[in-house]
Amino acid sequence: MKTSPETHVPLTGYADVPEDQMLARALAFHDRMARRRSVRQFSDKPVPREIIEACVRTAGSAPSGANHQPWYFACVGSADKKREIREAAEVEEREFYAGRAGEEWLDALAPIGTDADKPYMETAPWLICIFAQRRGGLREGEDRKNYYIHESVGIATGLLIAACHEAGLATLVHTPNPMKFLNGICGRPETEKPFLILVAGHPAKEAMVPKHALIKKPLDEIAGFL
Ligand code: IYR
Repeated sequence: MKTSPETHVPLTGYADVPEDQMLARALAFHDRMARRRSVRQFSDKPVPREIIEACVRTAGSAPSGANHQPWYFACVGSADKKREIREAAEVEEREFYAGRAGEEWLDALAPIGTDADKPYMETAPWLICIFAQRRGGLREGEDRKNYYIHESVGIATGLLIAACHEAGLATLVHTPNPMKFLNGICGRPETEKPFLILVAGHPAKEAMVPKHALIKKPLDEIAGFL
Protein backbone atom coordinates (compact mmCIF):
# COMPACT_ATOMS: atom_id res chain seq x y z
CA MET A 1 0.00 0.00 0.00
CA LYS A 2 1.47 3.33 -1.11
CA THR A 3 0.67 6.44 0.91
CA SER A 4 2.17 9.89 0.77
CA PRO A 5 1.28 13.31 2.22
CA GLU A 6 0.33 14.42 -1.31
CA THR A 7 -2.33 11.78 -1.71
CA HIS A 8 -3.31 10.65 1.80
CA VAL A 9 -4.44 12.06 5.16
CA PRO A 10 -4.54 10.29 8.55
CA LEU A 11 -7.66 8.25 9.26
CA THR A 12 -10.04 9.96 11.68
CA GLY A 13 -13.52 9.25 12.95
CA TYR A 14 -12.94 5.90 14.61
CA ALA A 15 -13.33 6.34 18.37
CA ASP A 16 -11.73 3.47 20.24
CA VAL A 17 -14.98 1.89 21.44
CA PRO A 18 -14.48 -0.52 24.38
CA GLU A 19 -15.47 -4.08 23.48
CA ASP A 20 -18.48 -4.29 25.78
CA GLN A 21 -19.82 -1.10 24.24
CA MET A 22 -19.13 -2.43 20.75
CA LEU A 23 -21.32 -5.40 21.47
CA ALA A 24 -24.00 -3.23 23.08
CA ARG A 25 -24.01 -0.91 20.08
CA ALA A 26 -24.12 -3.76 17.58
CA LEU A 27 -27.01 -5.38 19.44
CA ALA A 28 -28.89 -2.09 19.79
CA PHE A 29 -28.49 -1.38 16.06
CA HIS A 30 -29.67 -4.87 15.21
CA ASP A 31 -32.66 -4.37 17.48
CA ARG A 32 -33.65 -1.21 15.62
CA MET A 33 -32.94 -2.56 12.13
CA ALA A 34 -34.79 -5.81 12.80
CA ARG A 35 -37.98 -3.79 13.26
CA ARG A 36 -37.86 -2.60 9.65
CA ARG A 37 -40.65 -3.90 7.43
CA SER A 38 -41.46 -3.34 3.81
CA VAL A 39 -44.56 -1.17 3.96
CA ARG A 40 -47.25 -1.08 1.27
CA GLN A 41 -49.78 1.22 2.93
CA PHE A 42 -48.57 4.78 3.41
CA SER A 43 -49.99 7.90 5.04
CA ASP A 44 -50.11 11.12 3.01
CA LYS A 45 -48.49 12.96 5.92
CA PRO A 46 -45.70 15.09 4.42
CA VAL A 47 -42.05 14.43 5.18
CA PRO A 48 -39.80 17.51 5.05
CA ARG A 49 -37.29 17.49 2.22
CA GLU A 50 -34.40 18.01 4.68
CA ILE A 51 -35.01 14.55 6.15
CA ILE A 52 -34.79 12.93 2.71
CA GLU A 53 -31.69 14.99 1.96
CA ALA A 54 -30.00 13.74 5.13
CA CYS A 55 -30.85 10.12 4.28
CA VAL A 56 -29.53 10.54 0.73
CA ARG A 57 -26.30 11.99 2.12
CA THR A 58 -25.90 8.77 4.10
CA ALA A 59 -26.48 6.77 0.92
CA GLY A 60 -23.88 8.91 -0.81
CA SER A 61 -21.33 8.01 1.86
CA ALA A 62 -21.31 4.38 0.67
CA PRO A 63 -18.15 2.74 -0.62
CA SER A 64 -18.04 2.42 -4.41
CA GLY A 65 -15.79 1.15 -7.19
CA ALA A 66 -12.79 3.51 -7.49
CA ASN A 67 -14.89 5.94 -5.39
CA HIS A 68 -16.74 6.99 -8.55
CA GLN A 69 -20.09 7.02 -6.70
CA PRO A 70 -22.02 5.80 -9.73
CA TRP A 71 -25.48 6.75 -8.48
CA TYR A 72 -28.13 9.42 -8.80
CA PHE A 73 -31.12 9.81 -6.48
CA ALA A 74 -34.07 11.54 -8.14
CA CYS A 75 -36.27 12.44 -5.16
CA VAL A 76 -39.77 12.85 -6.53
CA GLY A 77 -42.20 14.74 -4.30
CA SER A 78 -44.44 16.42 -6.87
CA ALA A 79 -47.96 14.96 -7.06
CA ASP A 80 -47.95 15.13 -10.89
CA LYS A 81 -44.69 13.23 -11.26
CA LYS A 82 -45.70 10.65 -8.66
CA ARG A 83 -48.92 10.05 -10.62
CA GLU A 84 -46.96 9.66 -13.86
CA ILE A 85 -44.62 7.14 -12.22
CA ARG A 86 -47.51 5.21 -10.67
CA GLU A 87 -49.38 5.03 -13.96
CA ALA A 88 -46.34 3.86 -15.93
CA ALA A 89 -45.43 1.33 -13.22
CA GLU A 90 -48.97 -0.07 -13.14
CA VAL A 91 -48.92 -0.66 -16.91
CA GLU A 92 -45.91 -2.96 -16.40
CA GLU A 93 -47.31 -4.52 -13.24
CA ARG A 94 -50.60 -5.44 -14.94
CA GLU A 95 -48.69 -7.44 -17.54
CA PHE A 96 -46.49 -8.95 -14.87
CA TYR A 97 -49.41 -10.20 -12.79
CA ALA A 98 -51.40 -11.24 -15.87
CA GLY A 99 -48.76 -13.79 -16.79
CA ARG A 100 -45.38 -12.33 -17.66
CA ALA A 101 -44.12 -13.27 -14.20
CA GLY A 102 -44.79 -16.98 -14.69
CA GLU A 103 -46.33 -19.38 -12.23
CA GLU A 104 -43.34 -19.94 -9.96
CA TRP A 105 -42.78 -16.23 -9.39
CA LEU A 106 -46.46 -15.50 -8.73
CA ASP A 107 -46.47 -18.43 -6.32
CA ALA A 108 -43.55 -16.92 -4.41
CA LEU A 109 -45.40 -13.60 -4.12
CA ALA A 110 -48.74 -15.09 -3.05
CA PRO A 111 -48.03 -14.94 0.74
CA ILE A 112 -47.22 -11.22 0.44
CA GLY A 113 -50.51 -10.38 -1.26
CA THR A 114 -49.17 -7.90 -3.81
CA ASP A 115 -51.04 -7.07 -7.01
CA ALA A 116 -50.78 -4.61 -9.90
CA ASP A 117 -52.39 -1.69 -8.02
CA LYS A 118 -49.83 0.66 -6.53
CA PRO A 119 -51.83 3.49 -4.88
CA TYR A 120 -49.05 4.02 -2.33
CA MET A 121 -46.87 5.41 -5.10
CA GLU A 122 -49.09 8.49 -5.01
CA THR A 123 -49.98 8.50 -1.31
CA ALA A 124 -46.41 8.36 0.00
CA PRO A 125 -44.72 11.78 0.01
CA TRP A 126 -41.50 10.61 -1.67
CA LEU A 127 -40.46 8.28 -4.47
CA ILE A 128 -36.68 8.09 -4.51
CA CYS A 129 -35.78 6.89 -8.00
CA ILE A 130 -32.27 5.48 -7.95
CA PHE A 131 -30.21 5.44 -11.14
CA ALA A 132 -26.94 3.62 -11.86
CA GLN A 133 -24.35 5.39 -13.99
CA ARG A 134 -22.25 3.32 -16.39
CA ARG A 135 -19.89 6.23 -16.90
CA GLY A 136 -19.03 9.31 -14.90
CA GLY A 137 -16.04 9.26 -12.58
CA LEU A 138 -15.62 11.19 -9.38
CA ARG A 139 -15.52 14.82 -10.43
CA GLU A 140 -18.31 16.75 -12.10
CA GLY A 141 -18.06 16.74 -15.89
CA GLU A 142 -15.78 13.68 -16.01
CA ASP A 143 -16.61 10.88 -18.42
CA ARG A 144 -14.74 7.86 -17.12
CA LYS A 145 -15.78 4.24 -16.90
CA ASN A 146 -17.42 3.27 -13.61
CA TYR A 147 -16.75 -0.05 -11.86
CA TYR A 148 -18.78 -2.51 -9.79
CA ILE A 149 -21.81 -0.42 -10.56
CA HIS A 150 -24.50 -2.77 -9.26
CA GLU A 151 -22.54 -3.61 -6.14
CA SER A 152 -21.94 0.08 -5.42
CA VAL A 153 -25.51 1.21 -6.05
CA GLY A 154 -26.83 -1.77 -4.08
CA ILE A 155 -24.69 -0.87 -1.07
CA ALA A 156 -25.75 2.79 -1.28
CA THR A 157 -29.39 1.73 -1.46
CA GLY A 158 -28.93 -0.43 1.64
CA LEU A 159 -27.54 2.55 3.52
CA LEU A 160 -30.45 4.68 2.27
CA ILE A 161 -32.97 2.16 3.58
CA ALA A 162 -31.16 2.00 6.94
CA ALA A 163 -31.00 5.81 7.15
CA CYS A 164 -34.72 6.15 6.39
CA HIS A 165 -35.55 3.53 8.99
CA GLU A 166 -33.32 5.19 11.58
CA ALA A 167 -35.12 8.49 10.88
CA GLY A 168 -38.47 6.78 11.50
CA LEU A 169 -39.55 6.55 7.87
CA ALA A 170 -41.22 3.51 6.36
CA THR A 171 -39.91 2.37 2.99
CA LEU A 172 -40.68 -0.02 0.18
CA VAL A 173 -38.30 -1.23 -2.47
CA HIS A 174 -40.23 -1.18 -5.72
CA THR A 175 -38.96 -2.54 -9.03
CA PRO A 176 -41.40 -2.35 -11.92
CA ASN A 177 -39.87 -4.17 -14.87
CA PRO A 178 -38.91 -2.66 -17.27
CA MET A 179 -38.61 0.80 -15.75
CA LYS A 180 -36.92 2.72 -18.52
CA PHE A 181 -39.90 5.14 -18.31
CA LEU A 182 -38.20 6.63 -15.24
CA ASN A 183 -35.48 8.28 -17.35
CA GLY A 184 -38.02 10.46 -19.15
CA ILE A 185 -40.07 11.33 -16.08
CA CYS A 186 -37.02 12.11 -13.95
CA GLY A 187 -35.12 13.86 -16.76
CA ARG A 188 -32.13 11.52 -16.57
CA PRO A 189 -29.86 10.72 -19.53
CA GLU A 190 -30.33 7.45 -21.43
CA THR A 191 -26.90 6.27 -20.24
CA GLU A 192 -28.27 5.91 -16.70
CA LYS A 193 -30.10 2.72 -15.78
CA PRO A 194 -32.99 2.88 -13.31
CA PHE A 195 -31.99 0.65 -10.39
CA LEU A 196 -35.06 0.76 -8.20
CA ILE A 197 -37.65 3.05 -6.67
CA LEU A 198 -37.60 3.52 -2.90
CA VAL A 199 -41.02 4.61 -1.65
CA ALA A 200 -40.63 6.58 1.60
CA GLY A 201 -43.03 8.14 4.06
CA HIS A 202 -45.03 7.52 7.20
CA PRO A 203 -46.88 4.21 7.37
CA ALA A 204 -50.68 4.37 7.23
CA LYS A 205 -52.34 3.89 10.64
CA GLU A 206 -54.04 0.76 9.32
CA ALA A 207 -50.91 -0.66 7.63
CA MET A 208 -50.62 -4.45 7.63
CA VAL A 209 -47.59 -6.62 7.01
CA PRO A 210 -47.58 -10.20 5.78
CA LYS A 211 -46.79 -12.81 8.45
CA HIS A 212 -44.46 -14.24 5.83
CA ALA A 213 -42.22 -11.16 6.21
CA LEU A 214 -41.66 -11.86 9.90
CA ILE A 215 -39.80 -15.08 9.21
CA LYS A 216 -36.07 -14.34 9.31
CA LYS A 217 -33.49 -17.04 8.73
CA PRO A 218 -31.52 -17.90 11.88
CA LEU A 219 -27.87 -16.89 12.12
CA ASP A 220 -26.56 -20.42 11.61
CA GLU A 221 -28.38 -20.56 8.26
CA ILE A 222 -27.06 -17.26 6.97
CA ALA A 223 -23.53 -17.28 8.40
CA GLY A 224 -20.64 -19.62 8.98
CA PHE A 225 -17.51 -18.96 11.00
CA LEU A 226 -14.46 -20.63 9.54
N1 IYR B 1 -42.69 -5.56 -8.87
C1 IYR B 1 -43.91 -6.29 -8.50
C2 IYR B 1 -43.67 -7.70 -8.16
C3 IYR B 1 -42.88 -8.02 -6.96
C4 IYR B 1 -41.74 -8.78 -7.11
C5 IYR B 1 -41.03 -9.17 -6.03
I1 IYR B 1 -39.43 -10.39 -6.29
C6 IYR B 1 -41.43 -8.80 -4.73
O1 IYR B 1 -40.68 -9.19 -3.63
C7 IYR B 1 -42.58 -8.04 -4.57
C8 IYR B 1 -43.29 -7.66 -5.71
C9 IYR B 1 -44.70 -5.53 -7.44
O2 IYR B 1 -44.21 -4.56 -6.88
O3 IYR B 1 -45.83 -5.90 -7.17
